[in-house]
Amino acid sequence: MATERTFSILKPDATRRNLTGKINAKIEEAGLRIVAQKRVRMTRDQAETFYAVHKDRPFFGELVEQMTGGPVVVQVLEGENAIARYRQVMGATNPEKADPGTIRKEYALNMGENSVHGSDAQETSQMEIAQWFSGNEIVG
Ligand code: 3AN
Repeated sequence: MATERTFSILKPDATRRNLTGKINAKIEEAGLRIVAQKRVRMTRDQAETFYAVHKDRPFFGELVEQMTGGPVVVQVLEGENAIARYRQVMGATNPEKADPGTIRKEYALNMGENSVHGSDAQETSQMEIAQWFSGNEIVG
């Protein structure tokens, strides 16, 4: 098993409900280390770039509205198999299908407002981390 990094977002539905600490506790309990973190307000351009892969999907407009509708916390998480590990901790995209104990089962409101984002592969995690953090902001 390799130590890797993954990119995470605590979405506006989570910051609005003051869940930053509760979600970070779940991340840390899962053995992932938060090696970079900042609270930002995404611009429309930034959200459209970030979710460009979904631009032809019917939910794209709503997704961009939601992601720009309040502050987010962007993070870099580090640990053994961090990408897959974090996706396990997040739970399924649809909170109704998420396993008990996962972040989305406990906190997500619906498919769109599902509290967290986590990279799905090494290539995307590198691109996503590079969009939001410079090298010296990540302290492992
Ligand atoms: P995940 O975040 O679980 O990797 P993706 O990559 O399929 O899911 O979708 C990215 C984001 O788009 C989701 N986190 C969610 O906010 C939104 N999304 C995905 N599918 C839907 C849908 N059917 N309706 C509304 N929003 C969706």
